[in-house]
Amino acid sequence: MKKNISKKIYEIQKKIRIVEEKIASNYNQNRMRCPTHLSIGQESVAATSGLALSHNDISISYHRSHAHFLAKGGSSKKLFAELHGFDEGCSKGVGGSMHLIDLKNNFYGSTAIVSNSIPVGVGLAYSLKLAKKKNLVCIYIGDAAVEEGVFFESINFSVLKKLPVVFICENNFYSVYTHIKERQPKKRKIFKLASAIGATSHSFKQDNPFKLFQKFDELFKKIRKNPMTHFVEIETFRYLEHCGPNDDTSLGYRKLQEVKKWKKKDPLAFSRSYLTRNKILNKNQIEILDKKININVDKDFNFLSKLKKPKFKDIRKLVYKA
Ligand SMILES: Cc1ncc(C[n+]2csc(CCOP(=O)(O)OP(=O)(O)O)c2C)c(N)n1
Ligand SMILES: [Mg+2]
Repeated sequence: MKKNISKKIYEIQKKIRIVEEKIASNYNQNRMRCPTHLSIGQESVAATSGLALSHNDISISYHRSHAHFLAKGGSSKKLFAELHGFDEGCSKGVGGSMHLIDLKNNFYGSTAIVSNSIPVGVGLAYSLKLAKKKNLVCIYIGDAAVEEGVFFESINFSVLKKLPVVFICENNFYSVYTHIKERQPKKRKIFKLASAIGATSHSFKQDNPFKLFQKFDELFKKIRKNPMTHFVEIETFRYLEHCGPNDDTSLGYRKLQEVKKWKKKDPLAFSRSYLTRNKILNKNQIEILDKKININVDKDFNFLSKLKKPKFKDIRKLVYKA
């Protein structure tokens, strides 16, 4: 792999983490008045798939979407502004954390209703096919998305029409406080379920982000060449509570041991040591890079202080008209 790609993978992972930590550390000031689902711990999936997507590929996401938005080129300044309800936000301050959009970068949005973006993504892929475009649609979903009827209808249609779609299922084992064992049959593998419906299915691992990038890169090239519906399941883990900036192990639905086990194999830490082991960057260069990312994220956050207070918005004026 080229050195600049390896560096870029780390840079995106690190940026997502710093942006999310910035949100977490400021959330309790009560200036962000929208429910916020952070993906700290899950960043490597977004970072690597986002980098493997080309500009004209489309991505669409669910409620835990900051990482997908950023990895597709979304601006952290606009993300921070959105969470604070400012007009300068990516959704003009009326969407909040769960309704991000960035059409310039072909990020077609995120929605709060579980599985709601799936049929939209499939429809977008249908439009690409009708227009004979050689791009794909990446639909990010959580593990609970496959418990909704619309998932089955949409993937069936997508398989039938050979649409250029890749479902990326971030299986973090939980839907709010309920473990997957209590929601789905014990021996089920989600990617095998998708395979039974006719999607070409894969199980990838997040631990080594450089390998993960290569897998996405190969897969996306294949789909652009030969439009088909693929499904990728990746086991991952959120470090913080389902919704909000805090640790939630005191609630008892998951054990501290489980969180610790995942933190021990943190993909961001892996990337840092990979870069030094392979002499791509030394420790000092990584520190400089981290500092640069921190300064830029701080600048984007501090930009909020220059903005005028959000005023009441007449949302009827913001309704999308075709
Ligand atoms: C149709 C629907 N049912 C229930 C909810 C409430 N809800 C919000 S997030 C969530 C958990 C979804 O879990 P998953 O898809 O695995 O994503 P994760 O939060 O784990 O990233 C649920 C049940 C909802 N938003 N929409
Ligand atoms: Mg989940």
